[in-house]
Amino acid sequence: MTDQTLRGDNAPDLSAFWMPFTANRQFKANPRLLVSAKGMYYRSADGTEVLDGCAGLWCVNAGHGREEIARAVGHQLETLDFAPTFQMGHPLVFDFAAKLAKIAPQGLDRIFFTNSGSESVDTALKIAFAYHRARGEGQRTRVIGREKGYHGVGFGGITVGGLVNNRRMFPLLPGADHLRHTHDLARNAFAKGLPEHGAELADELERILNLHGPETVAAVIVEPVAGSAGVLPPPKGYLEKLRAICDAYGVLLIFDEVITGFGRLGTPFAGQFFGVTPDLMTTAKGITNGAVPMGAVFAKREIHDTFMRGPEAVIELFHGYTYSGHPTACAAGLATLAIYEREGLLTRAASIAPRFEALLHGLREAPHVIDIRNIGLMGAVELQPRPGAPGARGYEALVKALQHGLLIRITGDIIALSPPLVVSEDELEKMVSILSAVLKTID
Ligand code: PXG
Repeated sequence: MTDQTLRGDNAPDLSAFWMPFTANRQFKANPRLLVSAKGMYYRSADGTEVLDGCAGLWCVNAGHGREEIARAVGHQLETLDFAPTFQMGHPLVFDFAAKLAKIAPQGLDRIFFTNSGSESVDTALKIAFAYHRARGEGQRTRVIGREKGYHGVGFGGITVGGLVNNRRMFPLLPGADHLRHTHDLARNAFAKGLPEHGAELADELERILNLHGPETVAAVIVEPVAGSAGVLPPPKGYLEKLRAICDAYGVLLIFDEVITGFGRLGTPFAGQFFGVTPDLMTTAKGITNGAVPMGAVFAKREIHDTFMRGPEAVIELFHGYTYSGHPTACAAGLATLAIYEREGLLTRAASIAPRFEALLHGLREAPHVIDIRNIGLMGAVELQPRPGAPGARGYEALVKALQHGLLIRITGDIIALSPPLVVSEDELEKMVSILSAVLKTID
């Protein structure tokens, strides 16, 4: 099978850019270049229109090319291109934090800015360690993640993450352990929304805590819905159990909402969707509609306030980035929030999710399909791996979908859909009908 080359006539020399999470040589032999985007569509270098089935990389929630964001960013660059937030400040960063606090889950109204999801995760872990230490429990140095979890690529993130390829090459932080994942096709295949089976997997947390000594564990981190691993909604009751066990042992619960944050499930954050409030929440991506890199950690006020008890002239947390709260990112974020609010995008997924669910599950009889999962505007179609060539069907689906004018995400043989939250029903139908046609051409 050969790739279609979405390269265009004036393609640059591709050799210098070492591409992230990409088969570089395969890509450079048949490059796929996107050159512009508006609304629900990308345009590739050869002029093909490509329907965006995954909001870029789960981040362009309000659709592409939002002029309001572009104007705000341009204006900000001309007004105040950069200002430090170490021992200095600028008005936008305080304003943005205050507005984020208003949509945050109950009580998580103290906000630390980063530049990415990976930085948000490492920041949240550091806050967790430092918080316990500030309370005289500095022995809490262990962290618990989950198999198949994705928490970015910092050393903290890969330590608690559970995707083996991201871990095997690198040394990790000491003292981490992992819950089992909840991917269970035998019991839950083709579940709509939350699967029935698997809440008992959360009980394992108690066993793991007791194995290490619960007083040595600082935090548990999970994605409320695992995203990168292929859209795994939590079993009914699972997150509630994690919350109860963390409470019983004084362990912080961190929700990594880099994907689920900013409306993906039909509530501003997944914690609100599930009625389970974490102690810390990591975000990025949709915070600026993907337009400018930014992330944020939301902390419970009590956690923040614990740091505010020492001498006032002493820096409370020795952590931060040159670009924490960058004026341009804040301008993009404020414009993004204004769009989300005006267009009701933080809750829109709730009204369109039933249609998405029905359409997606219509692929049940398509070739190779062994599971379909959905929640809010996140969906996955899992294909039976080709014997001896895991991932081959997934990759073919990616290439062929592009040829048919649809951008999807793949993880191995799992196709993920997470369209911008502005998607229309017609566009959802188009996505699913392209996928259906593509699956018929894959052997
Ligand atoms: N946590 C979660 C839950 C994520 O999904 C990160 C942290 C890291 O964010 P940064 O901004 O450092 O990349 C992520 C990122 C995919 C895919 O297709 C997912 C992510 C990134 C790239 C691709 O599954 N998620």
